[in-house]
Amino acid sequence: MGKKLIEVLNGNRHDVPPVWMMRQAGRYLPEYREVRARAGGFLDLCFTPELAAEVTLQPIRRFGFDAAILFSDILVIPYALGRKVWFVGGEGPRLEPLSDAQALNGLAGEIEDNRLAPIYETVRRVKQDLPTDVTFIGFCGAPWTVATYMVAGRGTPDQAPAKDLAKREPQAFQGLIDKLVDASADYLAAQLKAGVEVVQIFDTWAGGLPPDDFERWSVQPTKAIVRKLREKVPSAKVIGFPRGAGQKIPHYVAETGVNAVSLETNIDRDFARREIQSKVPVQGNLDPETLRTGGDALDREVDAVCEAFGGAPFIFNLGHGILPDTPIENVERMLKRVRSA
Ligand code: 1CP
Repeated sequence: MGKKLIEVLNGNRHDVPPVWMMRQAGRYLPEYREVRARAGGFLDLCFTPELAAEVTLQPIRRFGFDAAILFSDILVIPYALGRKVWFVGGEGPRLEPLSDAQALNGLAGEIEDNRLAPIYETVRRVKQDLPTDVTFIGFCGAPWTVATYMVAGRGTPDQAPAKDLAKREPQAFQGLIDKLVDASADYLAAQLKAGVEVVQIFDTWAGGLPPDDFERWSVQPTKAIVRKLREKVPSAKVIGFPRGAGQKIPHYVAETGVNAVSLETNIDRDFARREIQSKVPVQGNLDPETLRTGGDALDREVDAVCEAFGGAPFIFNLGHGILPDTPIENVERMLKRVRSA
């Protein structure tokens, strides 16, 4: 049997779409929490191949998703560029912030490859144990999104520190973005060589950028990653996720050359079908809040997503990551509904 998700990326529609969930390995799973507690810090989990492989496979064993996503984080790239990165329980990531041009210009431009070696080892381990019909997805953060964390030193609701620095020091900020482009292309190529079959570029904070800045800090860097990646791995398949980009997504798709695009929950589905899915396969876009709520409301929303996108190449997913307090039976209910289509 072929791999359904790859077939969809090649432009084939399936009556029952392939399905996986962003953040499918994570805190809503008791078996994840158990391994997480054993690992010590969050980065220790990412960099211990045996444990990272285990949590990558957990949601496949429990639910039979059509794709596994490598367990890691977008902030391993700043770490590989020599920045300090740590995670505060219940709060999220912390980094040493970058506050001026001097700090930006002083950044290392090359990834220290041995820092990422354990991740490639995780890929090889998962690959060995993955059922043959399950697609293996690798990923990185898009340069803009990673930069928002590097500049602020943490997650921010409005990305103000990065936006501010990009305005005050555009050239130095461009230097940071260029370094992230090179590091990300190398990193994705290495994941593909180790055994992932598709990669996704998460631009979680793309939606906060006004049009010109979206072009400069999201579209062009993503385009450069895709181009550099395909120089190294010509057949590389890429899913883009410019979250919140809405009406700008058709341009993002045409300009970057991604093979498919992941859609957030609040995009207009008619617009997305007409202007995006007519060009490339789409992935999405069930509301994570509705998944958490469950019940009939969940059934109706699953049906609405499948009805909107089921007529053309489509991967069922959420509009963003699963929420940590989502009941497991709701995930089971969602899968049953999608697969009974
Ligand atoms: O305590 C814990 O266990 C940590 C929670 C956690 C997890 C499970 C973090 C910290 N990262 C991850 C894994 C992760 N992160 C994956 C792995 C696999 C999977 O999807 O199952 C992926 C793809 C990511 C990607 C990621 N990390 C993004 C982009 C996607 C998105 O959800 O928007 C972002 C923005 C991050 C940063 C990050 N890492 C962790 C947290 C809590 C955050 C968000 C911080 C914020 O609120 O801004």
